[in-house]
Amino acid sequence: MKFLIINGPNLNMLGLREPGIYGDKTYAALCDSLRAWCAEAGVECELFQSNHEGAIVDKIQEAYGAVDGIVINPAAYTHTSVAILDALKAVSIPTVEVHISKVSEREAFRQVSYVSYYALRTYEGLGFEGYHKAIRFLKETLTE
Ligand code: CA2
Repeated sequence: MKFLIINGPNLNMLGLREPGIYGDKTYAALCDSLRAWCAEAGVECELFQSNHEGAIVDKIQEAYGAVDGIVINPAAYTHTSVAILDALKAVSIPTVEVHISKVSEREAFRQVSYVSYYALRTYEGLGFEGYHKAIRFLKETLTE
């Protein structure tokens, strides 16, 4: 079983600014945790981060037939991207959405998520632990 874990714009800057909202751990530390959690779940994983909407759409399309599940934090594109939503619907791969911060309690524009129209579930406000829960949930759902 293989999971693709996608992180959107500016998440490569984790730990460098806004530690009050996103914590003080770096994107490299997140990647280390993601690899460890996938190994724990017994799944192969591919990590992808991009600041470009089209690159994320391309990556989702490439996952067709090659990946069993997607964990995605689309970052700012969460709130704007019909293109990412359409790509997820097009490949029809089971997907879980993650947000490090509690978007439902932040600015009104962050309370809209296009990806939520497709995602099986959304974890928010749990910091990096949300990705851990997403990996476990996806593994359990796909092995049922
Ligand atoms: O809470 C999340 O995970 C978000 O997806 C993060 C996005 C934000 O646009 C979403 O509304 C919620 C932003 C990621 C930006 O990451 C930064 C990292 C360091 C410094 C500044 C921003």
